Amino acid sequence: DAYLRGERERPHAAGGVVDVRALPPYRADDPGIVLWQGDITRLRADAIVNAANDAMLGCFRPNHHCIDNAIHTFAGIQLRAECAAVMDRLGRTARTGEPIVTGGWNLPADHVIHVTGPIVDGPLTDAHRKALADCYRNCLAAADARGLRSVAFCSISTGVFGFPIDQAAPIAVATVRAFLRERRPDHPHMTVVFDVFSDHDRSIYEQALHRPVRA
Ligand code: AR6
Repeated sequence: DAYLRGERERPHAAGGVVDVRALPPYRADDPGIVLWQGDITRLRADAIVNAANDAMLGCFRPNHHCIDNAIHTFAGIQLRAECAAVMDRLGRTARTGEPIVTGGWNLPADHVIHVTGPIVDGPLTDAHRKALADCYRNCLAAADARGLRSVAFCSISTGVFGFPIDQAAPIAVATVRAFLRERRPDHPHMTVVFDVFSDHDRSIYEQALHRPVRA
């Protein structure tokens, strides 16, 4: 039971559960934004964001180290069933940037926001950049509409989907900052976590977060 509530250390996630409300902002003049390094399935947040594919049923490749597999594995079969029911109702595949919100099931997070990022299989274009920004904006809007106050993003599209992370991180940061700036008068307490996996990705996000915060 304690395992299912995510309150004990799990072998895949050494270090145990991390409550995002206890994490400090990355910079004092950017109070809604946190940078955190580690496995997203450890995070207790109102929502974590899954970099999914348009079928929205998880990743079926065994031992494939994508975030979709990690989230579905540790959320449990219940998540797969909920996704299947949602997609049945939708009656089509999900569009790029179209968020699907489910429960978090056996994860410490309350919800999962599944979104399909753009696939970059040639030169990076403005259409890719816009599609990536839409992912962040649409996920935050979906969270906001449900009254969710903490959202942890992975670096959407920067793994299997091939979006260069040094190009993606500034888009993620600028889009989230703009969203929080616009929403701040109504929702002063929304917290957004950028969850990075590797040391390399962390340094890329640090560079993006060191860019000036526009007032
Ligand atoms: N926690 C945090 N970040 C992670 C984790 C984790 N457990 N695992 C990976 N990352 P990717 P995409 C980071 O490939 O590029 C799937 O098969 C990873 O280092 O998971 O959007 C889907 O079904 C990278 O920075 O997602 C789709 O078919 C980021 O998460 C496709 O991959 C995203 O990498 C989606 O590709």
